[in-house]
Amino acid sequence: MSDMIRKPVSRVTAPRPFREGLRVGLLFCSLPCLAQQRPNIVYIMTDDHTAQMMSCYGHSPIQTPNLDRIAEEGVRFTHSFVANSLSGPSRACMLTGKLSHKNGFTNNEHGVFDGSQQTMPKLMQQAGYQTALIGKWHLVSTPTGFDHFDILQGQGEYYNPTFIHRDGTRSREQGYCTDIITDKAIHWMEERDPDRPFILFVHHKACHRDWLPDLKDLHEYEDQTFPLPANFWDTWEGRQAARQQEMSIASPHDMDLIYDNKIYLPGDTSRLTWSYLNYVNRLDSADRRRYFQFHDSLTRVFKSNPPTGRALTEFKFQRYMRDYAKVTKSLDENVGRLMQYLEDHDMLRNTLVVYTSDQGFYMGEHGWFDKRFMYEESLNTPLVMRLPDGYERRGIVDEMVQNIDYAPTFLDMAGIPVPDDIQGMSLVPLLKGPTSPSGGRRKGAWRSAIYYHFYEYPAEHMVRRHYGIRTERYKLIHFYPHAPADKDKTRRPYIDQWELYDLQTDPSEMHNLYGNPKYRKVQKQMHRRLRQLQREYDDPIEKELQDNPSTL
Ligand code: SGN
Ligand code: CA
Repeated sequence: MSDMIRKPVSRVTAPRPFREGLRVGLLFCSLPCLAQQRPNIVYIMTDDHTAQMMSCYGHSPIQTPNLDRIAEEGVRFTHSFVANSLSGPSRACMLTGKLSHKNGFTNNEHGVFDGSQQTMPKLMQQAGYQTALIGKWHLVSTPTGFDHFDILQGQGEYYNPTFIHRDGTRSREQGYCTDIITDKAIHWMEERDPDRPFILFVHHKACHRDWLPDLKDLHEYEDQTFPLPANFWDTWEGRQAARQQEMSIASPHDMDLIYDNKIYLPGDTSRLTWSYLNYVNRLDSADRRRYFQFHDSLTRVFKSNPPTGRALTEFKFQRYMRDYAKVTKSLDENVGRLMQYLEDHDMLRNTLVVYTSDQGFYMGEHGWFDKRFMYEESLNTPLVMRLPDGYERRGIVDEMVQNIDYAPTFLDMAGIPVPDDIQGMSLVPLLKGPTSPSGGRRKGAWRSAIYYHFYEYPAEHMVRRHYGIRTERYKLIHFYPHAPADKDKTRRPYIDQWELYDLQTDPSEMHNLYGNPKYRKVQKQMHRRLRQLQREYDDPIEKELQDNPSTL
């Protein structure tokens, strides 16, 4: 619905007394009406939702009309990247506007977020914003800078999930995770002080592994056959780290037929059966029966004529895609529900709505699921925004943006000075006018390269540590050696390999051009720019590698 035909205001809760707004508004400016003009921000972040499964990005095998609506009424970023493709690190980048080596949360395995540091929610809170966080947190320490939070424990559960409340208590709540998070977000908006601006973080568990659908969606997409990506059968020639990952759909160890694909009858066992049953058995008995009725019949069909070899891999791919699509359907509907609330309460005019994910994901590209690599599918993250009044930009934004940009953007929009030590850039200049201030592509007007650094190794999925840069056309990556944990635990040899890609001629990153004489000049330039960025961002990795690689 366009801005012109908005529904009449129908607040469920009556506005609180005027003086309450005045009292807090005074913190920031002398008139409450001016304070009220500062935009609200609804930041919706999903887990592992990728642009290949969002219809406004084109090529999606499923429709996501409610997510598309945000893009249609606002902007869609086509070059939106993360700085470290993993949940905790991404969340820490978003909250601080700083890269992992600066905010200290480099990996999920050992990370504990230092909540005493400066964060964007704290700065907003200090400036009079109401701050709330609902859903996945995953940063281990207790959230700071939020007036209200209601978070999932760890990764969270899809069915009857347990929440940790602000007073430290926990409770198991009845229902499907995506619905509950949306209900809680709406409830918080109902209860908030309407005279003060707010920032609300809605962090979904969907579409994280193991993709357990809402029971109402069990039968969705079952007739759909999903096309295999062109590089599904990639054999990872010339890419040592890609060869050694453990996130392959074909591998019975990496993608588990029971846990991931739900092909299970009582008595069947695998490495992850216990986890699978643990999650499904959270359902109440009637729902559990309904769940197993559906999956038992799939399993019986499978067992009556079990596929092998490539047919088995393709079967796993289809099951993976269907489950992911089901989980995404509920997500899309719930984002629609939240948008409807904002529209019904006449809030869209003065609210920035952001939809993004903590990173992208492989939907069979290179034969994979999961993320972590600096290759396109997981370096990218979907990003669409519906802008408040006063921001004229519409349609595609193709400048390179990164999740460290969200913090300075929100602060800037709220009129809060952006601290010097924030490493991201405010996107406000890109969103203000009807077109980009650079007129699209003028050199020097916006950043021309982004920096990436992934740290979690040795760990699940076994993606080597690496850093690199991506420019508009090229990508340079260094998978670097790090020991001794590497050698001791996994007995795998070190990898010390550079990769170079020409994204124009090889967008699927199948051909490592590093050392190719034709690209000598490009390679040299990319090395130079990488060094520049590492210096600018103050990432000590190069020096550490030179000084003492065996201690990393
Ligand atoms: C879990 C998943 C992994 C996933 C990580 C990190 N395994 O450990 O597949 O890569 O989370 O994901 S599972 O058996 O528990 O499903 S992240 O998005 O939180 O970083
Ligand atoms: Ca994630």
